[in-house]
Amino acid sequence: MEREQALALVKKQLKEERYIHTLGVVDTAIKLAGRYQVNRDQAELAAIFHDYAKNRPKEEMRAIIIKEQMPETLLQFHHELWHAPVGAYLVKTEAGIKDEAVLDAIRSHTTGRPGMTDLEKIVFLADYIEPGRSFPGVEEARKLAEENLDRAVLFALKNTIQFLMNKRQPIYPDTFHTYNYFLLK
Ligand code: DGI
Ligand code: FE
Ligand code: FE
Repeated sequence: MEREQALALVKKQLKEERYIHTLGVVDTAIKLAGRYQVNRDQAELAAIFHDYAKNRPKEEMRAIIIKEQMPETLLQFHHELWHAPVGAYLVKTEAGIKDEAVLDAIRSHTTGRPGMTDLEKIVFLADYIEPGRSFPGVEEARKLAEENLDRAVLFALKNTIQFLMNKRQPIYPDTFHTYNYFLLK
């Protein structure tokens, strides 16, 4: 699918602020793809669609998780986590994207995944460091992303886990599994 067509589909799905965030993720993902010799078109497409389901009603996402037999554990955790796997499903069924590598990058963009591909790392990181983000540690994450993908993903996961723990929020098992994977790699 062409960039403009994909952006138009996503624009219809998202609130203004979320669409602007998406444009930042797209720019950042394209830059990282160039830096790490990852397919530019896949990085662009995955970034455009990464938050496709972000503004869907919670109950619609819950119904899709059950009907499509996604991990039921998801339902015990914050609904913030649902838009990634549900997004991958909707991007396939509604937008007709068939490239499984792109769908994987959408699916894993919030928690990461042990064994994630460079394309997945790039979308995960671009989401974390796009120019609109500002939080403690984002500058360090931006610097690391230019140097080493694995170290940058590990840093982002550590920062997110610490942030969630400080807020007494539960950590989704995949987030820990991905953290351990990169720490031991
Ligand atoms: O969709 P975005 O806001 O662009 O970014 P995202 O898809 O990375 O979602 C970020 C949110 O997800 C943020 O509020 C923290 C939350 N999150 C990430 N990992 C976990 C998590 N929440 C819980 N409860 N557990 C996690 O492991
Ligand atoms: Fe997201
Ligand atoms: Fe995002």
